Amino acid sequence: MALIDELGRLRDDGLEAIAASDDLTSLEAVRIALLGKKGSLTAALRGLGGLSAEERPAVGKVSNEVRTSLESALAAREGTLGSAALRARLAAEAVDITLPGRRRAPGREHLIARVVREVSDIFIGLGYTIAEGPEVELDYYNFTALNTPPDHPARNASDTFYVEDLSGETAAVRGESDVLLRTQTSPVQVRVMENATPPIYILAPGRVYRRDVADPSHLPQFTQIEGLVVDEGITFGDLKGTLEHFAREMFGPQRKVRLRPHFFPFTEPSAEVDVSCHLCDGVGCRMCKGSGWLEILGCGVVDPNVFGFAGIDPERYTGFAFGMGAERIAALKYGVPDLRHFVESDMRFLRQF
Ligand code: 2U9
Repeated sequence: MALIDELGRLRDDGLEAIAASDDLTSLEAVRIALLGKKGSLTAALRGLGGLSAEERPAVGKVSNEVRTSLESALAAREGTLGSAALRARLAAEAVDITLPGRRRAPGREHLIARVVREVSDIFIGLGYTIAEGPEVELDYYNFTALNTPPDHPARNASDTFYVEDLSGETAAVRGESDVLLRTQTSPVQVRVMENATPPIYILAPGRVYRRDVADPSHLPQFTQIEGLVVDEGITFGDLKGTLEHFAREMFGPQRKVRLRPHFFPFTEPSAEVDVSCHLCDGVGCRMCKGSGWLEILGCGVVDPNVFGFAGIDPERYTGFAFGMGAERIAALKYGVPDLRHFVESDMRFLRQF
């Protein structure tokens, strides 16, 4: 009964190998070595064919017992190693939920965004709506429809960024391109007037571009906030009252406002507007350069020619407009001495507001 002995040895060696496996990979290798197609039990059972009919049942029975005992040992060991592996993984991946969280510095609103929001809120409170338009504009909307004469210096390529025409050649001089980076947000309002009938009460905040070298009071790209009102019976008095309300909401209820005559192509009459200095209460300080006044914006009564370009009846309607630089307003309100701080993204500066 050599085959029965061999089966017994095979079972003993097999059980030992199963017990010695210390992870699921080596256990699988043992399973294949024992029970696989080319495994030792499979090979031994080939010997069954050479046995006599009397011997076969007994040897067959033993071989079945060997297979069953190996299979159940494999299953038991697999269970043990599997739960050990799971325990090890859980231990390795354990999270200590009692640890304090890591603080992440929260982002904050940029001071210019805040000023745009503050100014917008004041005019929204007066019933205005916010209007937007393209930053890449046509010469017509940026200059012509705003009553800017063909020879006005602002149209020079030294003051305005003209954009490549479709042929791909950069237009270096005025007149070679009809496309430019808007120098003011006024074109937004021309577009609104073309498509709306009065009453119009809008505020147009947005980025504008001018060929300026950055210095403490100039940036080649800055943020303008313009307003436009078109309605029946609008007067210069409405403009003045509106701007006084704005100045006091923005700089404090004690502020005085004064208007100085000025010239703009798109308004007539026009004025520049000063607010009494909120730092020295009009006495004179470093901020207001001793004058007691801070210049905050420009304004005027909309020139009837502008209404003509935009399809508004100048016999029926009048209106006023104003414009300010958000960076300048922010610098005055928060005491920032150099506009370049607003575009340098230095956290030591930005964090202060
Ligand atoms: C339309 C008609 C008139 C907008 C106006 C100003 C006066 C003004 C400057 C302030 C500082 C530009 O940012 S700045 O350099 N702007 O003084 N802007 S009136 O007038 C308009 C706008 C739209 C249809």
